[in-house]
Amino acid sequence: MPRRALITGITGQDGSYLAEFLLAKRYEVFGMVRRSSSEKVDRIQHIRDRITLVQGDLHDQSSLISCLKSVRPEEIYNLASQSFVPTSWNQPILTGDITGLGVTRMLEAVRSVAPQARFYQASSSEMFGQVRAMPQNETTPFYPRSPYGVAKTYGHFITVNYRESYRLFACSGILFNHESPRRGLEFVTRKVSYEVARVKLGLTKELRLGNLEAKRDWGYAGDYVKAMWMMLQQPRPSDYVVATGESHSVKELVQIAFAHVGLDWQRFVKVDRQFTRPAEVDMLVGDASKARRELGWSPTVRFPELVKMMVEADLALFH
Ligand code: NAP
Ligand code: G4F
Repeated sequence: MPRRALITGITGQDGSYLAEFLLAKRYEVFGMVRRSSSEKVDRIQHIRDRITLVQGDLHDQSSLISCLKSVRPEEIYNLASQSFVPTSWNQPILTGDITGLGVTRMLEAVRSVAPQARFYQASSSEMFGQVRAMPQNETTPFYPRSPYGVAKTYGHFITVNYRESYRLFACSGILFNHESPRRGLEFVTRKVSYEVARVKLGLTKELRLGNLEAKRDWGYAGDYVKAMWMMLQQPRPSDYVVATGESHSVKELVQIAFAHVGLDWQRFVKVDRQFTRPAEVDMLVGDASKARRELGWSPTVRFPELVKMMVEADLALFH
């Protein structure tokens, strides 16, 4: 019998890679999707006939219970959230409701309908915020700097709490930034790769960005979904940092992306204050030694390769 997995957030970047990964491992894959007036399934269109979509929304407790009753999953990957940091200042209540409280709603549904299921929570390096140690690992204290980071910190601790209170097999993956050609257009890596392609093709003459000095530990989404699965295959549930251990600035990102198409970034990049944040996370770099040691996980794509992959994919979009 194939194992059954439920992915919330299957229409997102990670959901689409995880669905592909689980299908390759011969899982029966179910995806929870929220109702929309127009279907947004472009990232999973190519596997649409191999997965089953079930309606549900992290706002709505009864929909989560019905979803778990109908799917009866052995593994649950809770990837759904309001995931864009700037939107979390604009919509802090909604972000707290989906990204924070939504985790409790999922865990309550698991506890009452599928207590034997293994549960993965998509936590984030954004929880480290104003970092207390360098590099950050599972014992580094959190100091979130955005309503999104605060909501994720709640989601992390409620996952730990349900594991300890109810003996659920619940893991929290503290994933550092991970990107791909399927990244949403508003995130900085994809904004850069997409606009570099447009500049190269003469479709635009400038790229407006915020803080060029911010540094992130950027990896490849395809590598990171594998770590999610590995966490749920362990004998005991735990929390893991997933990161490359390398940090690069937004400035390095634009340098590499423009250089890849033979252009000097300084001719095109303009700093625009509308993209700076009320509070910034200046620098993130992760220490994934626990994931390496216990899961046998390591990243396969390094930063320059990732940037080039994304620029190439965006150039191909316009051809
Ligand atoms: P993403 O592309 O923004 O996808 C978010 C998903 O959540 C989408 O499928 C979206 O559905 C769904 N969603 C939003 N609100 C929902 C609701 N109320 N009910 C049900 N589904 C809802 O995010 P991602 O990059 O794949 O990230 C996956 C998860 O990992 C997120 O929780 C994110 O916060 C977290 N994370 C991401 C990173 C990263 O660097 N990518 C790092 C650390 C943690 P629609 O398509 O309908 O909008
Ligand atoms: O690409 P970003 O928007 O990602 P951010 O804020 O680090 O959040 C992402 O990673 C988190 C993991 O740490 C996830 F939990 C979260 O869901 C999301 O996937 O911004 C990266 C950096 C920031 O410092 C930002 O200030 O790039 C800087 N930046 C500079 N100019 C910009 C821009 N970011 C965006 N989005 N747009 C700009 O024009």
